[in-house]
Order: sequence, then C-alpha cells, then structure tokens
Amino acid sequence: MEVIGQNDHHPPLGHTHRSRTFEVVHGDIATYSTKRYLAFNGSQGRGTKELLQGEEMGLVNLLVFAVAVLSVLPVLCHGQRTRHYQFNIEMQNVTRLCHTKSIVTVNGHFPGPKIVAREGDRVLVRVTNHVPNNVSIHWHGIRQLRSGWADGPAYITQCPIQTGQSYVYNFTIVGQRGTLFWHAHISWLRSTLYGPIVILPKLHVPYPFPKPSKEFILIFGEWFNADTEAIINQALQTGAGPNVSEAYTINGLPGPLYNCSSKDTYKMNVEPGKTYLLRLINAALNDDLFVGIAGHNLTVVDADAVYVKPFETETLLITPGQTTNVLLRTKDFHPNSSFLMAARPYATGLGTFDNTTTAGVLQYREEPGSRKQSKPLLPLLRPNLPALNDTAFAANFSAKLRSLANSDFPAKVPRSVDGRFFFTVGLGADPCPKNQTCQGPNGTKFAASMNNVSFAMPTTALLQAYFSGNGGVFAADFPGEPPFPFNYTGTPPNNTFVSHGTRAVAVPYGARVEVVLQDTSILGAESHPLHLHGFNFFVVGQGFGNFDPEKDPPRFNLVDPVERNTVGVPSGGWVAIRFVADNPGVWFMHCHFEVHLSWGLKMVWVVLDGEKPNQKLPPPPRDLPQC
Ligand SMILES: [Cu+2]
Repeated sequence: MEVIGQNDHHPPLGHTHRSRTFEVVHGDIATYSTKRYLAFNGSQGRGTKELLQGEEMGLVNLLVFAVAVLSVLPVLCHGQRTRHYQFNIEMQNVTRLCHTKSIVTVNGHFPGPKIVAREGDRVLVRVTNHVPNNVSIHWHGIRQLRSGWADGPAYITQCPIQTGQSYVYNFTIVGQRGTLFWHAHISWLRSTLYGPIVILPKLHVPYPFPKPSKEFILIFGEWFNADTEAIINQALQTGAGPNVSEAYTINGLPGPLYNCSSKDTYKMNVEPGKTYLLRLINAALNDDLFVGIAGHNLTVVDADAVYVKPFETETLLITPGQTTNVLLRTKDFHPNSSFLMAARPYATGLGTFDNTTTAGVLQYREEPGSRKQSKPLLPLLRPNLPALNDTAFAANFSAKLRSLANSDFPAKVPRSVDGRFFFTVGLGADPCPKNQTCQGPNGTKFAASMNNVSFAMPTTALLQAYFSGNGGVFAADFPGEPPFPFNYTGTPPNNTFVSHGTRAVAVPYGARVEVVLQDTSILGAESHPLHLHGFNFFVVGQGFGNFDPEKDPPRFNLVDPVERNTVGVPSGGWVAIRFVADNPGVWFMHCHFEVHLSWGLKMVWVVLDGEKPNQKLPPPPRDLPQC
C-alpha cells in the first residue's frame, strides 16, 4: 500500500434593502467586476505570466468585456449569472431565553442572509469587517475549483479580515445543486455568523423528484447565553471542556420548550395535500441532531448538495456541517391543526452536552370555505426522536444514503486508488503547564488529534505560504498512518498525550485518494463529523470496531456510495472515503465539532499543480487579506 506524501427570510433571488443583500444588475457593479477581474490577473505571482502570455493576452480584454456584459445582462446564452452580495460584519443585540447579548452578525441578521444561486453561477461576496474581531467566512461545501483563495478558513487559505477591511470572495458553483451554508471560520464566531446557501438547478432543469409547491429553509443552530469567544478562551486556558449551550435553535429561534421562549418559535405554514422541499442545515457548534416532524414522514432527496436515491424516514440525523434536502408531503385534509417539528442531539462522548430540544410548528392553513376557527386546535404532537445515544439508528440512517448513480447523475467513484491513508481521530491530552492547575482529564488539558498530531495553527495563511514557496511555515510530513498502532477501539494506551505540528499531506494533482478515518476510545469513543474542504468524497464503507484492511475493503460500495463533504465517523468505528484530488491548493480537513477543532482535530492536504494550465492554482487576488 503506497502512501503518498510520507516522504515528501428573504425573497429568493431578490433585492432586499434591509439586509443589504443584493443581486445587482447595474453600472457600478459591472465596473467593479471588471476591476476585480483585472486585479485577479494583474497581481504578482507564479501564475500571472502564464495567464498573460500569448493568446491569453488578448483574451483578457475580451474577458473583461464579457464580465461587464455578464453583470449587466441577467441571463446570457449559457444561463450563467454573476450574483453579488455585500456582507457587512456588524454587532447586533439579540435576545433569546430572556438573555440579551451583543453578537457578531452579517448585516445585523441572525441567522445571516441567504445566498441564492443556480448551478454554474459565479458568486461575488464582498465582506467588510466592522467589528473588533478578526473575521473570515467559509462557503461550506462549495467545491472552489481553482478558487482556493475564496475558501475562507482563517490561517489556512487566507489571513483573517481585520477590522475596517474588506475582502471579495469570488467563486463559481460547478456541478452542485441543493443546500449548503456559509459560516465564520475563525475561533467560535460561527455560533452566530452563519446562513444558508441555496443552489438551484440550472435554468429550465427540473429537480429529479416531484416539483415542490414551496421551499423552506430550516437552519439549526446553538444558542449560548454567554459570549462564545469567552467560553472557548476560558476552556483552552483551563484545559476543561467548554460550557455547553443553553438551547438549540431553528432559524435562530429556540421554540416553546424552553423558558421565556415561546414567542421565539419558528412557524412553517403549509396547506393540505401539497409537497414541500425543506432545506435542512446543521449549523450547531458541537452537536449532531436528530430531526423529525410529528405525524409526518420525510423523503430524503439530497445531501450536501448532491442528489441521493430518495428514501422515506420518520427521523433524520444531521451532523454539524451536513445539509439535507427532504420532501414533506402534507396530509390531504387537516385544517387548523399543528404539529411540532423538533431537533435534539445525538451524543456519544463522555462529556456533558446540551440535552435540550428545540421545536418549531408546522401549521396547516385553514381550508378555504371551512368554518373559521370553529374547530378546536388538536393538542400539539411531538415527534418521536431516538434516544440521545442511539448509535444503531445513526448507523442504519447513514447506510440508507446512496448516490442517485444514474446516467444524468453518475457516481464517479474511484474504483482503484493511488494512495491509501489511515488516520485515527479522537481526543487526547496535553500536560498541564508548570505553576498552573488544569481542569482537564486527571489534571491535564484536553486536546484532540489525527494520527496523534494535534494541528498547530500557523500565524500566516498556509495557502499563501505554499504559493510563495513555503518558507518553513509547514511541513508536508503528516503521517499516513498512526505513529504506533494500538487497539483503537479497545482499552486506550496509558500515554494519551498528543504531539503538535503544522503538518500536511501533499498529493499530486489528480491522485485518487482513500482515507480510512478510525475513531479512538481515548477519553471516550465519540462520533466525529469529519469535513473536507475543496472536495466531495464518496463514503465507500463504514463499520464498528477497528478497520480490518483485509476483510473490509472487499465489502466497499463502489457502485452508489453517497457523495458528500462531511461524514460522521461512527462512534467506536471507522469510515472509508475516496476522493479525486482534482483541485490544486491547500485544503483543510477537520472535525466539525467546534470544540474538537479548537483542540486540534484537523490537518491539511496540499494538492499540487497539474501539468495543464487549467490544473494550476491561480495567483491570489490582490485584496487577499494580510496577517
Ligand atoms: Cu470531533
């Protein structure tokens, strides 16, 4: 087995003044696009010459013109549009559960504004930072083909946007349809800085399922009465687990099952006998969620902006970083009645967690012609959600997710691979510094690692370092397998201390990569939602216990495995993923539990440039923030 790298609430598509989210089709934005394009080509760096040489020299003028035209005409023959958004990062007072706090928002909204685009569209988001915190925004799940500079994780692809500064995220949506989301990617700011990304199919291309009469977004979050920056800073100081949230939220609203909260309840108004598309997003910080609607089954049709084989379920499981589109078929006759939709955690670790339930209301409209208000409301039914630690449900649910794998939407699973990696994922510890008492396990500090490496955040952006020749900022020596093998899901080793380093795996362009992610039982087995930036991967296998390199690979599903960007590594088990490294750049892979991310459960892939010009990372945009 060769291991590479060992050695080396808004109207859709509309113009909303209040949120200052706009989609512009007028002069100054056209000029602005033109400037951006020039800045892109005119910046210093390796790829600039290539772009400006020979035939492409003349193309620049042509393209500048084309970009200007694109911005003026909403639809060109290809149907591709450029969609412009302005994100002002602003403080805003928000009250939930009778606690008011000042939170970081986009344009004063919580949750933030939605981005709507069609497959094939270009999206330009100008982010201007008006708050004291450093900020960066990640477009979670967007492939970012050759636009790694727009990916967003702070100190990985960019330095953060400092107070008073702006950065334009510029990317094109290729081959994706469904729901994704954007969120802050620095410290714990994503607790309040998040919002949906809706990707519609290309114009005149239908969904591969019955046309819904309406669409709703349900974005799940986590509400903390205290300031989340203070929570994580204190935890990292003392070594203890951070305080847990007070509530979960649906579209920012905790709902009626919490004290002082019934006025903050999300209500979804529906009519009988109709089909609705619900776009579910788990933007919670630290918790997988079970989701259900009383009295209704849901049909899963899309996961992480990839269509799946439809299947019906009473309950969904969504990890942080995952999105799921479902169809809701309303009952044929149910005037004036309401049902609770609810979400509560699926939790497997040993630590404390927020075990509360958020709820919203599915409200049937009155039937036209029926006697108004005469019928008493039925009692609100709550959905039956699995037990908080129902790992069997989790395994069954994830096994049902399959790619469509038809001629329109083939599953391009790598049938063989060029590199195999085996990464343990789990918790660990750091010794307590001298002259300090620590509140982590046995007086140590909590840490987390992959292959026992707890990722050390650099103070400059890795993509910039890589593009300009590294300069010792990181090493491409991340281990392809654990430094010492042990019974990963059995009795943990005595020494649970982690090592630290800014270490990457480098792979050639186009490499077909397989990674087995193996949970460990160190300080408790736990399901970890692993997220990969810049790629979708296929989930070709999973199981409980230790991965068996002889017996497990023959059972891999290479026909219709689900394709996604975030997968829950089974608690006390393993998952095998495959992806094609067809996107040059530096790509983060990490646990999407914010607490584990803070503790170091993260690493980076470096995908080298290919031979052809369109296989190379372009130079950075001129406005890329500096550290
Ligand atoms: Cu984790």
